[in-house]
Amino acid sequence: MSELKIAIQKSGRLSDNSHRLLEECGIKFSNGTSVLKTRAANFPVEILFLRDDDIPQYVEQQVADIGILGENMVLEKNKNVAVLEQLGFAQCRLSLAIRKEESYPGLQYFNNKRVATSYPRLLSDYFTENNIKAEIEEISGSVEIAPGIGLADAVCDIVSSGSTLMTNGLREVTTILRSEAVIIGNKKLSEEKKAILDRLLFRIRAVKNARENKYILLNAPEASIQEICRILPGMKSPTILPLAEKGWCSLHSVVKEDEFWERIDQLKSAGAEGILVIPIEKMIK
Ligand code: PRT
Ligand code: ZN
Repeated sequence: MSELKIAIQKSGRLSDNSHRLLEECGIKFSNGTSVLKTRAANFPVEILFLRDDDIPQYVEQQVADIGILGENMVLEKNKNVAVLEQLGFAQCRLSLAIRKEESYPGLQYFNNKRVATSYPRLLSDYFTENNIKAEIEEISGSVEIAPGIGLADAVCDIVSSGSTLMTNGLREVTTILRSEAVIIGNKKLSEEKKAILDRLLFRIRAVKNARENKYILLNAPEASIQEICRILPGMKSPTILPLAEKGWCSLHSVVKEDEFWERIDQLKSAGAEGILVIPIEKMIK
């Protein structure tokens, strides 16, 4: 019987979230630190633990059928693979940064400068598109120390909170790309493998929907219900149940978490009380 080979990062920023995603999809597997691959007990998949840099090539060559990694790496490696789904974690950006004391007149700053990066392809494309002639120093790690040790004038690196740049006396001047984890796939999967992939993607979407939404319960005077439904536009068809106390009811629905937080004050002033917000485990639309 056919099985789908999934490549995930062995150890790094993507590993925990990749494991968790597969586990939340009901895929059970052991993940000893020394193993390079393992089979799931209850789903036809084999999981390969690799360096993220190698995943695009392995998926192109079908050593793995699909892989989970940052979109930044997918674009840098530029292999012939399909991006199948955005996963919403490992959000970051690829940015240019210069020494914080330098003034920045705009992108032309980079003309004739040396820029250190682990993303030479993306950076060189960006400079070409913007008519900048700079020298690119490719280095594989600790890019942010390059200006401090005289290796480069500026850097192009992944930024998340910005604290690494700050600690190294650098400041972000422009963002080249925004990225998050994605699933990539080989473009020529067999029908059998595609069927397994469809089942997996269905589960992944259910997990993603559940993460973005919350189940909400609140009590409110009957007279306020219409107003509350207006405040929470995501709430299409709430369940409304009468409470033992006359003139009051309880309202249950599913809302987007962001929407809920933005509107909590309006809900309270409309008379909502006893608001409960409960995580959803799976949500199938
Ligand atoms: O060993 P392997 O090759 O598998 O892993 P790796 O060391 O190459 O990659 P890893 O685990 O560091 O990152 C994997 C992926 O996580 C990246 O390709 C991005 O898609 C994503 N990601 C998300 C990040 C960050 N956030 C991030 N902050 N990757 C790297 N960083 C680094 C960045 O390089 C810089 O050194 O963190 C520092 C900046 O963080 P802040 O918070 O100080 O701005
Ligand atoms: Zn890597």
